[in-house]
Amino acid sequence: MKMKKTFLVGMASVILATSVSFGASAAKAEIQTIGDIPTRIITDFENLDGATTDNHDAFFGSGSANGVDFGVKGGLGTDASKALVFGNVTADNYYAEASYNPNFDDGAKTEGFEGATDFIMHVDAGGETDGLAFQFVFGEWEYTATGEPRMKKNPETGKNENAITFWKFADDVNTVYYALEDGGTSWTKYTGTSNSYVRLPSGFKGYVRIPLDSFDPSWNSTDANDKVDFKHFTRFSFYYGMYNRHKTTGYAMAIDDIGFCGAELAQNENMNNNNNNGNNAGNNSGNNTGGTVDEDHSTGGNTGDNDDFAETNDVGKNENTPFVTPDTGDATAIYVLISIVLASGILIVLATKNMKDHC
Ligand SMILES: [Ca+2]
Ligand SMILES: [Ca+2]
Repeated sequence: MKMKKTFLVGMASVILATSVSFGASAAKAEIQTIGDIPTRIITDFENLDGATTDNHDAFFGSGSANGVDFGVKGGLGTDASKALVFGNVTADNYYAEASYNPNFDDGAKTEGFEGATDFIMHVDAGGETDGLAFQFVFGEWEYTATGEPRMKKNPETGKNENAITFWKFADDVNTVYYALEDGGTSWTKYTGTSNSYVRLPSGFKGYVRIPLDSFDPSWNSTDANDKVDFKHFTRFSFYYGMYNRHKTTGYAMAIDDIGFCGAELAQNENMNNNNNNGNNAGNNSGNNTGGTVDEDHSTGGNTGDNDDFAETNDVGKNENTPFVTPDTGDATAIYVLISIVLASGILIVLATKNMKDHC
């Protein structure tokens, strides 16, 4: 029965390999140069046509029930490509959210960002009647100073989950960001924010890049190792006040080409390949074992942090959303991963038993 043993062990290996790739990020984008800066794009939304916050797991936030239409449509991205379009239907004076979770996008390219210095995105503000203002947060798994995933208990489920660092565009007079209009050749520097809003001039269409130094851990999250890790992203979130005025043109703004950039991206190409292998192994080891359990940092005081976002109205409807369900998708993925690994273990045991029975 040698063949049977080989088959079972092989099956277990396949399942283990599948679980590793499932937990790791999907791919690494080719480097492109945007405004003379090497850039990797996580998504250009081209593979997500028709996906909305209502119908696709890669998006969450406000939806049709809130009177908005947030989803991927053609024509408003770079070179008239597809983009995540923020459209109004019946909402007025409503503080809306659209979040993208790359873990549920088969086309997401989330590797190779070591050495990046800035977040970058393409913004189309053509649907605004005046200047554009929106808030932005991205989430990623948190790691300890020694490189282990930091775990914390979910107060609702009682289960340990990866802690998330929520990086919020900082509300500070010294916060810096840059904008490069389509067809332009130089970045315009903006200094200072109010209520963490990214503000752009009327009709702006082009790239915006935000130095990582311009982000702070927010929503009661922490950053144990004092850096952006780029290992496992959980969300890229946009918060935006929707008003009747947006109806006139059918869209308020559009986001395309989400990614990270930096002069060191290209130089680190070879090093990245090596590091990614190590990172993936580390991530999965942490997931499977449950990692180090820290005290719970997630309870209490959540609403207070949202005062930062209180300039637009109707905050009450949305303020808890990022906290109540910060990364449900991640948790689900982890449970699935653990289940797969357990199943693999059972198969290995069966194979071993089978081998003993017939040897
Ligand atoms: Ca696009
Ligand atoms: Ca970190």
